Amino acid sequence: MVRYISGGESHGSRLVCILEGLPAGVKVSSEFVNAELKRRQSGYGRGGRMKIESDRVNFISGIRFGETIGSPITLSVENRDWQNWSDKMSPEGKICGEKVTNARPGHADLIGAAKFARSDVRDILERSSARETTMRVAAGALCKIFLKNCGVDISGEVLSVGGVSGEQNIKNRIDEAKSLGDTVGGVFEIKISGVPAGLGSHIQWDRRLDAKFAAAFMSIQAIKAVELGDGFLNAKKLGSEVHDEIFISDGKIFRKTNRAGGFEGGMTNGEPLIIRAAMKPIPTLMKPLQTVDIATKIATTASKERSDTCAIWAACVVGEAMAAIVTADAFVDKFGSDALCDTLANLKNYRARLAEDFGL
Ligand code: EPS
Repeated sequence: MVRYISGGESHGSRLVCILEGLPAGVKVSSEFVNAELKRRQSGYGRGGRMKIESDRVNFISGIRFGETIGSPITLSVENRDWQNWSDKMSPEGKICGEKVTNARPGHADLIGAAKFARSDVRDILERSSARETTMRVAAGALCKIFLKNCGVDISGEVLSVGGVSGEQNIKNRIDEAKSLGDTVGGVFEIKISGVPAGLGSHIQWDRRLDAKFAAAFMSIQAIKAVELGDGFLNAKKLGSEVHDEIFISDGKIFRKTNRAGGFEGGMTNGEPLIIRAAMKPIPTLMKPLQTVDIATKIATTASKERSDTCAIWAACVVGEAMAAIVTADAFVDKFGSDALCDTLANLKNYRARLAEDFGL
């Protein structure tokens, strides 16, 4: 099982994570992880924070001389902005800084403060912030390297922003939102190719791989809809127009279409996996919405934190990372997680059996 857990506040000293379950013997480099972290920081419409941060990974455990050794991999990334926040985010000492009490609609602020009995919304927003996705990308980068060994490639693409597509239209839409003090969301698509048929299972609800992907993508901040293949479009068509017919040529099974997005019966079917996710506009607006002050209970406007106008490119890179973590988990579940050489031997045997017995 590949497990991932992270800790860290947006303006705390650093972010950390533990990634457990990758086989020993995977050659990894901080260079690739840092390149992925850089990709997450770029994209049109990001705010001032990205000019402060320059995310770089520190390998703390689980890696020796450039190879995984099978033990939990601990990673960290420092928050450079910490220098401006060390007193307000101090783990010990006197309380410092004004409390945030006007909760932003659409954020975790109000419900988080109520549920965790906090009088300062900062105690909630620091962790609900998408800054946390930095560690998902670092862990996902290591999973991507492992998957490359297995012949799997993961890529992502932004399809639309605020309902428009095409580079210039998208830029105009973001500029327009920014000038209004507003924000825009969008849709991105992830493609995973090289995955063999038969990962996941139809046996139980929690073994269905499509469900695991949907949950992983829905866990990304501000993602409000996930679609596998042509999910929504297929709901408008007849069955005969939807299902990907099965053909055979020279003993080899193939499909001419991939409307299912590579999933049948909760399992991969050998076609590329296609996952789309819709991101709502970020709830931190420079033109704040109506809310209530949680201290005074008086109507006010939401807090104006520095933020991004659009973070869809970052979300897309995070989507790739989540796809890598889920796919890596499915691989080690089926082919083993101790030593990479054994995992790859098991994969090779399995592929050979599917090809020989089923033409897959
Ligand atoms: C975020 C608010 C902004 C974003 C942040 C997510 O941070 P700040 O309040 O420091 O300006 O830049 O995203 C990141 C820091 C990041 O690395 O992606 C929020 O409230 O979710």
